[in-house]
Amino acid sequence: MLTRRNLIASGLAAGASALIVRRALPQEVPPVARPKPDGPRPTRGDRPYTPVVTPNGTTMPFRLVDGAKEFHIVAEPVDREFAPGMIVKCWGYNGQSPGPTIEVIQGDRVRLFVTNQLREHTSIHWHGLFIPCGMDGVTGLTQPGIEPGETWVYEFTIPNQHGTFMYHPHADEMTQMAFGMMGLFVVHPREQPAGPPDRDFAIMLHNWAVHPGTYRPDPAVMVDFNMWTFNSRVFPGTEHLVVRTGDRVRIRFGNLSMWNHPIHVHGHAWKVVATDGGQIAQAGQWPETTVLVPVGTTRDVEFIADNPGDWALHCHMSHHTMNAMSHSVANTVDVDQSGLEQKIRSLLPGYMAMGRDGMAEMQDMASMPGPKNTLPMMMGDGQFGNIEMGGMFTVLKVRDDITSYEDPGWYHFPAGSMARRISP
Ligand SMILES: [Cu+2]
Repeated sequence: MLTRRNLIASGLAAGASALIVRRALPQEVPPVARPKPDGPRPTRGDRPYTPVVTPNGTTMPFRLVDGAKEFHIVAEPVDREFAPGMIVKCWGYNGQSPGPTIEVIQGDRVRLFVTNQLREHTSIHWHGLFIPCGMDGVTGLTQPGIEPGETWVYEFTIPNQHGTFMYHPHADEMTQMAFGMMGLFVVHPREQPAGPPDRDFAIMLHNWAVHPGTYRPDPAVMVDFNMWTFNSRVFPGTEHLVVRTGDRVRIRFGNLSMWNHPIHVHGHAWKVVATDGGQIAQAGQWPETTVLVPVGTTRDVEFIADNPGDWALHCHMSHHTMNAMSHSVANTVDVDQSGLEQKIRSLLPGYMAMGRDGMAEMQDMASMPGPKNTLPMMMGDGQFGNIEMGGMFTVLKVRDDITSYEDPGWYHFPAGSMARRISP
């Protein structure tokens, strides 16, 4: 019979067994932030902010004229190497796709000259900036198109906002953005109470349909893209992000592609501190290891790099870490193909039955001749073999005691700190 007394007793018993179970668990060890190593540090330069590093890209130069920062943007065709072995016939700005990162300070007066070297009209929209409507760059709505050969000027004062914004055409957008016309527009705050970060990176996410054996992105494709890029580069062509242990790191992601990208970091958690809509108050920030960067947005994340090593930084959509896949292949995993190979070889000499045990053997094709200008699906060697990745993949290299942010090479693992084989 259930009485108050035996209810309490059973409750106590449950509590006691919970205590026992709890005691049997290994002790949780809270993560400890490592102190910054002593010794000489890489220098930041003489600006009041940490200059943004655009991996595989550049920052747009400006000159000061009558109190305004003047930039000159040229819209033009661009040959972009996605990784060694693949050149894509893009359109971009100033010889690059994405265009150089524009960097200004809140309150700056800016004058942006835009010259059109394409054979069709264009315009530039300043995504996320609260500027006068006549500077908004929407062809037909706020201005006529900038015709081939013309130079136009946009001029405005950067309003009371800071963060990561973007620039891109609002003219024949489907084609012009599919061909790579895009760039990041960073506004630094006039005052930084917490001080600027030690490292400040900017990465534009994009997708492309470059059919095997071709050079020109197909602007008609809506969903079946086959190339996924960080700053219009695919792994192993993506520059690595080098930071020093203890650095406060900011990464700005922008997305003008047609897919959402959950970008994931290993060994650390970051907080989303801002979007293209503004800064997020501290109380509204939560830790994540994966930040979803939806189409048409930016996300600024910050973290302390307190865990030395070579850490993967990649989109978590697994097809987005592959190169040039053909998407119309039969699923052959676990299919017994014995006998099939010989039969097909009588029709197709050299045919290889593949994929019975999984897709990893696709990496072996990296050394086999494929269609011209087409990268293998997965490639890129690490210090222990093929990394079996492509697309949106790079490496966050966290190192003690570096005095420059030059690529330090692969991580030297301390003795006894690696997973190891214990049985053949
Ligand atoms: Cu993705």
